Amino acid sequence: MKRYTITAALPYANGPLHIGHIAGAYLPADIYVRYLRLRKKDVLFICGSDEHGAAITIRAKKDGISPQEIIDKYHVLMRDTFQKLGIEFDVYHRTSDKIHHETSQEFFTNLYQKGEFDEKTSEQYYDEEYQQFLADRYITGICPKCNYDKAFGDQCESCGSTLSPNELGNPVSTLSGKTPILRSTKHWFLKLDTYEPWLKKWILEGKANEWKVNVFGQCKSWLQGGLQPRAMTRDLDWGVDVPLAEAVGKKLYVWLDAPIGYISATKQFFKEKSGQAETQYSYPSNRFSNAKAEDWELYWKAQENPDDNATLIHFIGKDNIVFHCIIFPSILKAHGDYILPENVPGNEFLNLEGNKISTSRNWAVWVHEFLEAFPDKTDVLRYVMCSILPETKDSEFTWADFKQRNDSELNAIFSNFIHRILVLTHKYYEGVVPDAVGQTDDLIKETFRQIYASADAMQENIEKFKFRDALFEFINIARIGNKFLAETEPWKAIKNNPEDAKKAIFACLQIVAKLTILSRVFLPETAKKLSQMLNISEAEIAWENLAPSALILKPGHIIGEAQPLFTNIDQTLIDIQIQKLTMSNENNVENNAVVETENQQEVALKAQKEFTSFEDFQKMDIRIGRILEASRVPKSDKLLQFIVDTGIDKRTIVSGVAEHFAPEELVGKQVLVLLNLPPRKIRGVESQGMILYAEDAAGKLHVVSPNVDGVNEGAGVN
Ligand code: B3M
Ligand code: ZN
Repeated sequence: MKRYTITAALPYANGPLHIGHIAGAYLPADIYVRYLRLRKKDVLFICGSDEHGAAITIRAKKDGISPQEIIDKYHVLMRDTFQKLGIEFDVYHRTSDKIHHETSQEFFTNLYQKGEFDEKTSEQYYDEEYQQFLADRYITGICPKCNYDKAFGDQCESCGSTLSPNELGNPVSTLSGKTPILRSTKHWFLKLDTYEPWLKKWILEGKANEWKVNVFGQCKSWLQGGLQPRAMTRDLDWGVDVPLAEAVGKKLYVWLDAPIGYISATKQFFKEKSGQAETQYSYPSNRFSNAKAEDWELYWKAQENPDDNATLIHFIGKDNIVFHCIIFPSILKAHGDYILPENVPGNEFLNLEGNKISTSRNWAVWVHEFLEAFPDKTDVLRYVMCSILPETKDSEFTWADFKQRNDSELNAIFSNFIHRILVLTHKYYEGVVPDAVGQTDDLIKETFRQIYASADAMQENIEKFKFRDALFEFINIARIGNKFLAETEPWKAIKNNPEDAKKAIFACLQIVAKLTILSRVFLPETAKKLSQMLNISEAEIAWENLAPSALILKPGHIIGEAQPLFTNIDQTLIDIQIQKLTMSNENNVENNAVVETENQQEVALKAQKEFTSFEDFQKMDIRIGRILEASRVPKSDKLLQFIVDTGIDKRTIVSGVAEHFAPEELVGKQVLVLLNLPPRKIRGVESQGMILYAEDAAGKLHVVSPNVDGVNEGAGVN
């Protein structure tokens, strides 16, 4: 049987998951895998934490703890979050595991021995104060493509170009804030340029019609731009050691080891399944009870008969395209024993309430927080996310849309249809499926024709990675059911024409059964609840049972109690979420209103904002104020409220600074206040203005006071 190796990008273990991650790779991958599993395909679903690279070390530095502490914390949090959301990997591994270090070193050695690397001694940026070479991410400078002046050494976040540090103008080390020097160091470069002709043939000729337009387009522009050798080693102290005697202290490039992580995870999975290792990273599945440790090869290596090769599919977000479509395939190809990805369905980005999701500004819906706030709504999140997946272009999540889709689709169309049928079955037939086998009419035939057309379209769309369209077809089946119910009106027929009522309810019960099977793909919790309500077994949830002839709900079958699957979401719950989002953002905006200090470079290295105009600046009424009273805002860890004498009045101002000051230390202090910011309610307290703070190198805030005799409350700052 055909095997499928399905991977979802290994998330960096440097922070919690937000909805953008889920929409980028994990939900589509999970839906695809659920579909394959329902069809009883031999599929292995692989993921794990990416625990190397600057993403981890920068985070550790910021939090003042070790990289190990960071990855231990987030590995567990992410693993559990995925599980709660019903994203069912077969294995969730981690790249800090020994087997992964060994596997990636073997890859390196294999390529090294084949002469696939160019060894080059080159000049790399070195921070003299910190006495270390700088990872690409630790260098910022001017982007050669768009002139953005805080581009990173590996990527410009303004124009999206992939860069290398020596392309940056005015490079600055983010560690010391100083200009780094160039120092020579030896590295091993993958000769991407030599793979270019092969890549062009493989992708440009072979994948034009198969890969998604956004993915293919990115590859095409990379290939047309010409490929350069790329260093596969780094001067770092966190990562996989380069397995060469002359490379002591050097590590593998994170984008060399991370994708190999998929392979290590598979090895670990089969070690555990075969009993050679304790169950630690793999999840239960009877399918692999007779597995052998070397079976991992079936999912990764080219088989003698190419027909036996597994189908490898990588689900990723758009910022990972080049690594999965160009660099990793080149590595696999260079090694020679491995299969190549058949498809790389990369998604674009998900925005949130009109803005880009931003971890640093806390402009995000964090999945673990969502699960706490809405513990019984995992399927609602899955449903809404699926309906807005950024499949071809960026898309947007809003809380209003979340409620709307829940209320008017999941509840009004889907849940309502099923609930009515189950309630009617109890009411008229005491919960026993009535016997109307073979009793059909034109309306029933037409209804079923439409239902099968939708189920077919759903399947076709899933196979083309069009999950939004697939979901539409799924919900359409319930729509068709509702229409049928409205036309047949069994509640009327039961009085005058009980046989017609029986026919209609019987037909609808079969539709509910088909919906139960298909729910498994999108709404796992609901599928579970539905099979309980229908009183059908796990084994009956199978693709074959979609066939018209397959009757799961046979006459005489007794169904369980009817319970609503979805209910409308209370507007106040939505308001709380919106408030939470705007509040955390406001706190951050206030925190970001940093008055420049002398050693500004060491402060935050934030990019200079776009030009404003003198007119706009003049619109701001900034004055000296004095804090008269200060106290904590009840039930908030972050907020303090002040009574401030502004010279013209005494007003309340709320700031998100409770982590920086004890309230009493601010009483009596002079501060800078922006007076004419429109009042807004924060946690029920109306804030009438904003206090400005300066941020020191450690990120702590300080008030800005003039400390000059004669500068009194109400004095203008301009
Ligand atoms: N950790 C990058 C990311 O989260 C990365 C993916 C690795 S997949 C092998 O964007
Ligand atoms: Zn740029």
